Amino acid sequence: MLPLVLYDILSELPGNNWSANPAKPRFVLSYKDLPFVTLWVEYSDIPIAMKAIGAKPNKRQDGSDVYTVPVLSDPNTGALITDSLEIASYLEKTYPEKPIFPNNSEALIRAFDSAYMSLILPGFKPMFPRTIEILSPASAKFFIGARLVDFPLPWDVNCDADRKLTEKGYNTVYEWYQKTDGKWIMGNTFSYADIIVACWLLAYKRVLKEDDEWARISSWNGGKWAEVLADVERECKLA
Ligand SMILES: N[C@@H](CCC(=O)N[C@@H](CS)C(=O)NCC(=O)O)C(=O)O
Repeated sequence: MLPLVLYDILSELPGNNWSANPAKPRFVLSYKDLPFVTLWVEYSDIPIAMKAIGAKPNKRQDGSDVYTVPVLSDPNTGALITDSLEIASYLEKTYPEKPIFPNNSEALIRAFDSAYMSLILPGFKPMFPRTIEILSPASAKFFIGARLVDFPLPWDVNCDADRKLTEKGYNTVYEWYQKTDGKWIMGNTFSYADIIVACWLLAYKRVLKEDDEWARISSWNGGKWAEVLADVERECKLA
């Protein structure tokens, strides 16, 4: 079997692996024991690089086109897929062993993805000044322009109101986990829902200051979030 190719975003962090959306297919590929290589793309080069390989654009909230990463190329089938959720769906259909949508749960997990994002998106702004710090100057400039469309200034790492929004979101996710009998969203059954939760936690851990902002987030709900991230990384053989 030829290795699949995952397009992810370059940074100045050692080892990269910081961006939540490309992290999701990386976790799936590793969970399913599929061979893959990663091609690291400068944030500012995403449109030109994705257009050059023939990837489909994604849609902005206003319906306009935007080229995004992750993109997955599968030389075994010729598939070229844009968007983390569509990549997960493709991998599940093409490589069904070790399911990530067990018990026919893809529709519900798609709804879970939207619900989770609507809880955590409102508190995103403190991530942006830290993201700029780990990008090259050209990519930082591009990132600022792209994010300003949906998140007007000010962006403040220490904004209490934004932190409270994130904490409130995770309190709800914590309640969801309390309703299951087992450590995963689907009880004792691991699924893509847990990968979605973990990949945003990974982004906080990698992008925010580990001994400061991440220490605060990971202490919420009795240390639940550091635990979920570690459990999912272990399950996907990434720890
Ligand atoms: N829904 C998409 C979102 C992907 C996305 O927004 N990717 C960001 C990086 S994490 C991107 O490529 N942004 C390009 C831009 O904003 O111009 C997915 O899950 O793949």
